[in-house]
Amino acid sequence: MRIESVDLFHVRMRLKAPFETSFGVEHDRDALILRLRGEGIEGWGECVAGSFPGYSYETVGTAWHVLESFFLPATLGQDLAGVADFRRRIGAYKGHPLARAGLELALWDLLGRGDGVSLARQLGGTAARVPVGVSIGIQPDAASLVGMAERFVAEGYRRVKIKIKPGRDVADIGAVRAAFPELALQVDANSAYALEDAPVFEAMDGMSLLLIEQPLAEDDLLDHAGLQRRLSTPLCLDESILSVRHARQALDCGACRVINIKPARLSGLSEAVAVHDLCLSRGIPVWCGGMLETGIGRASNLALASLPGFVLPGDISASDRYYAEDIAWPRFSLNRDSTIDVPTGPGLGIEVDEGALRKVTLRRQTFNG
Ligand code: OSB
Ligand code: MG
Repeated sequence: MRIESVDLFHVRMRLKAPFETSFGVEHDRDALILRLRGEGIEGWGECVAGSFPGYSYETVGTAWHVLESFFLPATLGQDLAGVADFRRRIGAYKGHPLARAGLELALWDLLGRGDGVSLARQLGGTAARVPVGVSIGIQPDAASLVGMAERFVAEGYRRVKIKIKPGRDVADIGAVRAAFPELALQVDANSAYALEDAPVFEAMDGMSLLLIEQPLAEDDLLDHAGLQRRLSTPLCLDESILSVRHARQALDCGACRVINIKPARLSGLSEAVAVHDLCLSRGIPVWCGGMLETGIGRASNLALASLPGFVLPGDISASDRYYAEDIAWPRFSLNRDSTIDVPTGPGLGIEVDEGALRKVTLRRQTFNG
């Protein structure tokens, strides 16, 4: 497949409500949308780098830079034999997994559309619908957090994740647990704690949590292993796992018992599938994380989560969870059993709404091969 042109769109999507995590508050979701053109077909991708280096060091600005200066020149005008060939061509460059993943996704979509095969099938997915949950940001107080959880449970979500940070943890979780004694509940600290905070996690250990996500620093597998030894609740790693090698080492040293798979953080769907395969072979449960994706990234997450190892509900809520107006059709809605259908059309199985895309685009540029 010869890549003839790439369009980059810096978009800013208004969130229905601010989303607060331990690393900051977002009122709008910035992202990069990519369109690849080749042989009369187009493919779409989403790079989930945001407006500030909070979750990751990458931002829309750094992603634009490495794409324009390095990844696109290695790709444009080239006859790519496939995704593995593409990965080889940019393989000598270091870092910037979110930028890589956005471009890789557009290539998967382009190839899938060319072959008339859905992304789920390209990746080896088997499920027609996948279990999902909702992620709730830090709220002004515990009462409003419980109110939020009530709203989402009433909408049909059967698994809730709440964001925590120091000072907003055990009491908040206790309030939600008291209101919903049976709810599948998990928490995400986004690396806001240190091993000295172990007593905070010991206090959560009796609250029947499905898992505790990324309590400690992203580059700290050793202390995660130390913390895991003191808890019976499984630790789940998100930010720490950037490759299949990290996944293997984290499991070998006991740093976690569950892995959150995000293609962006793992530099693309290929590495995400590799982590899935490793975990499946070792009996380690995985689930698909989210990055407040538009309909493009959401479709990709649904396809990935259809692989057999994704046994825990993903952070893949319905399209109307974050945005009043998405940039792709169809919208994804929640089924009564807290699942969402996996798209079946070629590639991502969606159509980008170019009018809606134009409305949220701050900057756009075309690069030709
Ligand atoms: O750590 O999982 C995370 C959102 C932005 C950055 C990091 C995370 C999240 C979420 C939201 O938890 C998941 C979603 O609903 O997309
Ligand atoms: Mg997380």
